[in-house]
Amino acid sequence: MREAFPARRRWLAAGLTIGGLVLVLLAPIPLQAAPQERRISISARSFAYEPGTVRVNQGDTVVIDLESTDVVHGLYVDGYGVSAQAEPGRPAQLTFVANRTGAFRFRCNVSCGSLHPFMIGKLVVGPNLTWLRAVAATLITAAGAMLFFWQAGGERQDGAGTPA
Ligand SMILES: [Cu+2]
Repeated sequence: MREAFPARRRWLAAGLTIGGLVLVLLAPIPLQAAPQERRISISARSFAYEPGTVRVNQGDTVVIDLESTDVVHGLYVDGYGVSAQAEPGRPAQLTFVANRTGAFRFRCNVSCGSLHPFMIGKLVVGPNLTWLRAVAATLITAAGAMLFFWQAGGERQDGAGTPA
């Protein structure tokens, strides 16, 4: 009878952990809005992009309107291998499907001056639900293991001392 209560708590810890894992891994969370066309205007000048960070969802068709306000600038998206060049008064358009999640740099690919190598922006394609779920599952497992062993330790103390 003395063993029953801590054992039950241990089962509770295990149950909560497994339940949490199932929830995190299988829940049909509305992942992301349906893929849509995202039109984004980016203004380039020496030596920066405005905006410097662009966020889209995986599957979106990204249409970038690139304009330059001073000299000829380019925009090359790392990981996607697409690019466009714009000169002042002659904007360019770049279209691609953001089918890969993650953070990608976009950079100027037209030599435009001394700080040209530092003319860099960021494209964030997310959310990466698979990664988030993996992290959450790891955290829950760790928390569950801690709870389990903490309860097991408590049981030894209960057994040695005060009756439950
Ligand atoms: Cu440049």
